[in-house]
Amino acid sequence: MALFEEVSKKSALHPKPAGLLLNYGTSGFRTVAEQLDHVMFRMGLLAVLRSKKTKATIGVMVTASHNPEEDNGIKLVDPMGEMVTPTWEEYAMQVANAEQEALLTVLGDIMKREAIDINQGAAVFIGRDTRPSSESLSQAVLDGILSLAGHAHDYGVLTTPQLHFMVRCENTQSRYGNPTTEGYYQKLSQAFVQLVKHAPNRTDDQKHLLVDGANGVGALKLREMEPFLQKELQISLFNKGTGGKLNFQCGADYVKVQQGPPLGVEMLVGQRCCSFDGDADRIVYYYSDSEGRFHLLDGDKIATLISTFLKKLVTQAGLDLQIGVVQTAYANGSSTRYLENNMKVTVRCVETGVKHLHHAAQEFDIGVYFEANGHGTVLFSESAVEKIQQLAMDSSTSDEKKSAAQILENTVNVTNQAVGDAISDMLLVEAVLAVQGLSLQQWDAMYTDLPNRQRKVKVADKSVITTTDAERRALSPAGLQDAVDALVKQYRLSRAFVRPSGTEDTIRVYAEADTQENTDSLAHEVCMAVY
Ligand code: 16G
Ligand code: ZN
Repeated sequence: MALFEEVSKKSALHPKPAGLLLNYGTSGFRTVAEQLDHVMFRMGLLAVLRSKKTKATIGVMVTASHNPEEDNGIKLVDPMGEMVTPTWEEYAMQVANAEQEALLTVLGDIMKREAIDINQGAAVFIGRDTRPSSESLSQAVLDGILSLAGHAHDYGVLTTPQLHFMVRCENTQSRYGNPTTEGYYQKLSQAFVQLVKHAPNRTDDQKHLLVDGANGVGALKLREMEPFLQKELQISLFNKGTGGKLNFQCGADYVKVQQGPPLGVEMLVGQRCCSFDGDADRIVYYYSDSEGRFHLLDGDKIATLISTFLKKLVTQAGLDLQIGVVQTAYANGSSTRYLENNMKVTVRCVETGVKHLHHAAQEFDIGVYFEANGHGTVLFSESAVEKIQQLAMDSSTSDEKKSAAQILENTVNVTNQAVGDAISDMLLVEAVLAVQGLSLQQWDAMYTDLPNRQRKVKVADKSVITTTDAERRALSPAGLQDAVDALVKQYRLSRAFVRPSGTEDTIRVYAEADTQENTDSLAHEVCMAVY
């Protein structure tokens, strides 16, 4: 086949180091940039096949998120802006790991198994983060797409959620928005500006927000977006990428893990601050109190804030919509108790990784999902959006109901439903605080986090530990879970679990209990049980 001749010729320019095997982990391939050229080229090929199969535009994002600057990675985005399906993750691994001479056979096999029509057209969107290696790696993706005669649109530097947004817009014939950065800024900022109209007396202080851009793409894109916000948000941007190193002692992951402020942010007492990660799909908030204590408002706190707001509005609007919150085992026990007992919303716990949360959130009329690390968003079902829109336009309904429906409608529009998005989440949080007249301290006081500790344990083979019950219980090796149970019993308000990391060669341990001291000793004892 002439097409395959081109692939064969071009793939020789992107040779695979013999014997190198990589894993399509929780969020795609991720490793040191030098090892990724062949993977990029081949993911360009696979994206073309996925596009032919789905008869839709597919996305490819070149990023390693919060990893060090030297790393890079790639992930595929499916037609509605969601993560690619598990079967295709498996194909991604087969294609990336095929030795040079086996590549065409592997591609041919996938085409046969998926009954792909080679004559079907294909279109792929490409985005990349600001890493020095990202430009040439995305060029390799482009080579792959073109060598299989796919049509490519290279957006250049984008946040990961922007790329997801573009794909969703394109495949919904722009019903979701226009697939351009301007379309993205316009949609989100218009909704934000409408929302804050419901909070007319905001002071300059209330409009002021400190943002740590992790020296990454989020900082760039936020600057681009600012004019669209019509001064309704006044941003002091730190770690903008001019001079500072990506993710180095800054960004959402650093702040969450260290439970302390990032380098380079000059925060005054009580000031509202947030941090993005390196590709701007995660966000955490924080402030420092008058005693100099650092307060983190992580993904759990964000989920609680948003779901409380939505529940109030849905009730006010008199709509019959079920709200659910999806968390992982890392959610602080206090947040789960608050949501279930005080807020009376349904809470579900699923495995780590956005695709699992996203999937579970789709089962509700309104599904709020967040990982404690700050990755999350809200999904509104099509019928929920229809009901909200109808009520917002209904001239026969009461002013109170109508106003609630209008706020809900703008909440839908400020939200990036394709995937968790630091910029969109930031606007949503800012709007919710403004509309409810809540200070950061009042938000923080909704519940008090239990002290918690995360540890890593290096073992020879992490696959000896398998888990069940959304990773909260270990199935193997025999005896491990019994040992953890016995340790947990010795503390108050305690919980602990052990799971193999999906992104590193390590075992992760999580513990929480009534005091930090108890938490730390529980975490230590569980680590010892793993050895
Ligand atoms: C990936 C996931 C993130 C998860 C993390 C867990 C996506 C887009 N990202 O970064 O959601 O929290 O992995 O890593 O799914 P771990 O398995 O090493 O703990
Ligand atoms: Zn990220």
